[in-house]
Amino acid sequence: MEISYPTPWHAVVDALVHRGVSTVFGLPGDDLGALHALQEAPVRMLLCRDQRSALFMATGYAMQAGRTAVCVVGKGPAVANAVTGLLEAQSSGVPLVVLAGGTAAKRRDSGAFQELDQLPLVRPLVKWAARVDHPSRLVPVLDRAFLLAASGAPGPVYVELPDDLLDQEVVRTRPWAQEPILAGAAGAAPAALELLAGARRPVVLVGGGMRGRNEEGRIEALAERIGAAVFATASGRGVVDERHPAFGGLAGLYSPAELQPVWEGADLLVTLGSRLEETATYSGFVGEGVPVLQVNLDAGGLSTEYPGPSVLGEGGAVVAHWLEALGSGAGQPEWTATVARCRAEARAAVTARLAEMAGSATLHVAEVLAVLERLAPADRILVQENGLQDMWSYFFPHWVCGAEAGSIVPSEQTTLGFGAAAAGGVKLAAPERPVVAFVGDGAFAMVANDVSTLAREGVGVTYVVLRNRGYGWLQCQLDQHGTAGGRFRFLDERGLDERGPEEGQESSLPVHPAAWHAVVREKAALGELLGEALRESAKGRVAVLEVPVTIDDAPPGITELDGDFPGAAQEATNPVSTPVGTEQHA
Ligand SMILES: Cc1ncc(C[n+]2csc(CCOP(=O)(O)OP(=O)(O)O)c2C)c(N)n1
Repeated sequence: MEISYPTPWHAVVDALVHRGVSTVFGLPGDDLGALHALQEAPVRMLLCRDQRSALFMATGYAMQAGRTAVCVVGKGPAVANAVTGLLEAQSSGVPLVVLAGGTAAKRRDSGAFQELDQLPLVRPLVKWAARVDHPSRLVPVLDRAFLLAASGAPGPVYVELPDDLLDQEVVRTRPWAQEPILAGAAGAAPAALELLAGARRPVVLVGGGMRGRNEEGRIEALAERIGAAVFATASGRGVVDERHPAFGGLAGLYSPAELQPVWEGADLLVTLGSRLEETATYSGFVGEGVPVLQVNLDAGGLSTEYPGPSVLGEGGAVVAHWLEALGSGAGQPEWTATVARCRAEARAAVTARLAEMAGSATLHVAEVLAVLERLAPADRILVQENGLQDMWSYFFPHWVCGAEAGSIVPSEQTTLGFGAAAAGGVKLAAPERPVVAFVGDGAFAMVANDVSTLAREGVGVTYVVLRNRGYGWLQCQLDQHGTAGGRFRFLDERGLDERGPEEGQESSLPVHPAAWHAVVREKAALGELLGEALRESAKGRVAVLEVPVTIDDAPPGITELDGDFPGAAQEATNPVSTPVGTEQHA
């Protein structure tokens, strides 16, 4: 066979169509060959205004769709801008192929326009980086890019198409590569089974590596069989049904205080698809010496900070093997009762907190979440951000992610602006489902240019924007360290004492005119406006609901934290052993 393409971009587009890629994100450079090749193709190109947002959107898309996303960027500063997105995609373990421009071979090191040595810049952030210097290399490089992005532990891959390649014909002499066939999954592993069978107070921790791998609720079935409590890391949210009686919330930093006895009492921790990074292990975590049985697809994802055996394998298959090998059993009724009691206490604490809030005229973030939970259909997907005030949504059961619902969060890098942009990719991957981005006004403003892209393109995301007029997290750090009232401020002066623009005044948020936009000026209006926002988004319109919040409205204990979670580093292996951790979640 011999198929010839007039340009490399035509070959790329054919590869995309062959692989069923229906959406591409990006901002091409001065060379618009990619757009010409896409002109007639059945592929939607979301033209972004910032490469960072393009990569964030692509990452959100890949997370939601469970398949490789594709991004197109230019060269030089475009690649530099894309670096933040690569960092986030790498940290989230998301399959992403980034196609970038590059300086022509014959002009390298000549001080050419936008020349940058791009390969070494991106290499630490990708699974593979390649430059195509000859048209005959394009087909195998594209095949390899898609193979590596999605295989094993998924991650980003970078392919550079230098300028002097772009007017050359490409000939393909063989079919595009097929998906590799996976050999049989890992066995049940006797050492692991022994631990599972012997544990009296087990805990299962579900990480982001289990996304799309909990077929038929097999993790919940394992929890029932061995009588375990189930927790999730932030990125593992949405994998298990949080309404299940064994679910105890998030681990580590976001662990509900009422669940602390479960962490303290555990005699085995089973981790599925988690790298056990700091946010997941800080404070709410097992005691020193408790064995941690880790399951991960990739050895690089195994933590070597804890004792206990590990299993290398696909988590879903490993759990299925365990269930089969364990057979039936009685669980651990006493431990299950402890978990149920702690869970009920966490629920009661939230109910009491909401009742207290209901008595004040001020609208609280927790109340916004409660109304959102009531109004948004069950298959909603909540996209979270990085900030002080949106953090309420990490605290189960202030927000509960049921089996039909979804959750997308930033990685351990907590890159500001990720959630606000990624929500667009999530919506494109799940157009029929309500996608709600829960974001601070700082994050929103950072990606406002590409929220406008979504508004223009009719990508109906609902934005709930918590407006404190600035960077609340950093302001609370300043206040915490006694520098309040000094030279520096992270909030607009009016942010502390005003509740937002008066009726008729301009909003402080940059919102595209094609978007629906309203400000919640009084508590009583919240339900109606949120309902309207959700309805507008369902029609394909970006909806921005601006919710004025006061800076002191943060989850308990959070404002006292330092950015680097003090103590975690000094405590060597066991973050839960310090009383300060428990206090911070009181
Ligand atoms: C790229 C990046 N830069 C800086 C930070 C540090 N940072 C964490 S939260 C935050 C402020 C967030 O402000 P906003 O989105 O308005 O939420 P708020 O904290 O006010 O609730 C900043 C700057 C970050 N996480 N990522």
